[in-house]
Amino acid sequence: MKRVALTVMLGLLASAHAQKVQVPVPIGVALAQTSNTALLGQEQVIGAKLAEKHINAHGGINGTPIKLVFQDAAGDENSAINAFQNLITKANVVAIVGPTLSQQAFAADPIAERAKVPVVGPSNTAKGIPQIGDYITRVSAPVAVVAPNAIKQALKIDPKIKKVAVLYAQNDAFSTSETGTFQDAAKAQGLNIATVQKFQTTDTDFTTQVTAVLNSGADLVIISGLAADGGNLVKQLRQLGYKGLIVGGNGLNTSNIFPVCQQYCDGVIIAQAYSPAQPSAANQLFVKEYRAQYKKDPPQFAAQAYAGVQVVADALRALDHQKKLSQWNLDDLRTALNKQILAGKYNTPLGEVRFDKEGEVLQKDFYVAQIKMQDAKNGSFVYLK
Ligand code: 1QQ
Repeated sequence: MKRVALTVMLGLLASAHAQKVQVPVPIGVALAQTSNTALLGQEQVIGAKLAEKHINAHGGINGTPIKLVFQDAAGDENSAINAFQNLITKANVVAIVGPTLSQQAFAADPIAERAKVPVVGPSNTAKGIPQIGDYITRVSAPVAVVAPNAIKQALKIDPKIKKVAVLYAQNDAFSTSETGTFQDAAKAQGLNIATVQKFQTTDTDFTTQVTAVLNSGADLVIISGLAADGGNLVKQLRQLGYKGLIVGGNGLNTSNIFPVCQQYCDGVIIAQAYSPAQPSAANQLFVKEYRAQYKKDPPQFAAQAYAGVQVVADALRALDHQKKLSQWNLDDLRTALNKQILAGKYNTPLGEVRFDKEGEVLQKDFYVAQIKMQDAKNGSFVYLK
């Protein structure tokens, strides 16, 4: 009796290890589908789904379709951890694209690292993300590379700018990372930092911070926060009388802030790691497919999520050429996939993308856009360069 039980147990253990790769090939997607962070996550979900549709319409992985498995990672650490655990142990995904926030990545990525499951960060831009582990890469260029472009553009528009007010969400890892970059870049441009103000991503009333900005006499305001808080901050700055230029960071990089700051969003300058005008064939196809469905140009977060799914699919295709995916053990495939992701070169909507040995994205083109509002509801991002 005992021996039978032991044999069954060993059998179960062995089968867990010898798990085959499922068909269609499950790729995990852990993004913010709910919470305030969904203002950013919604665009990513659209991008990921477009990639799935495009890849499967073009033969999937050498004839085998992929299937995205979505787990809502919301906007907090615990939801991201749960989403990762479900994808890894229940859905048996080959890799994960997610989470939305760096704050969540620092909590959830170590789970994937321990399970040896590759993670492609679609929007994690804080310093230190690829260094979380060997299985962590990102297609989202870091703040250090992207953010300074916005300050340079602000100075082109208004060369007389001297004094800067900097505001950031102190409870968010990306925001604290980005403000460091912004402050260094401002100083490097010879600007004087007149005040540094902190807030929380959950704040809705910014009277204290705005008053400090107005008293500082700043002629440029730079905000590092997320969409809801950032949008409200922009609105209250204008309502209380701030007249100068505003640079917003990556957390404000969505038309989903338009309902928050309405006509006051007008003029906000935001650096971009993506442009619909990027001339590669991969991008022009993506733009065409996005426009056909949504009647507007794709935003950065959609393009990056698309690129994240594409990187996984392209790497799977290379491995499938060596040995059909259905022949692989899941554990072996996850490890081989991670190596292949790091080794490959990808023609994505972001242009050509590669990774350095730590998993940091190597990408060529960066841009800056400015929000133009037609009225309180309708607006667009106008590219400046
Ligand atoms: C990060 C970010 C966010 C603004 C992405 C949505 O860049 O958390 O790293």
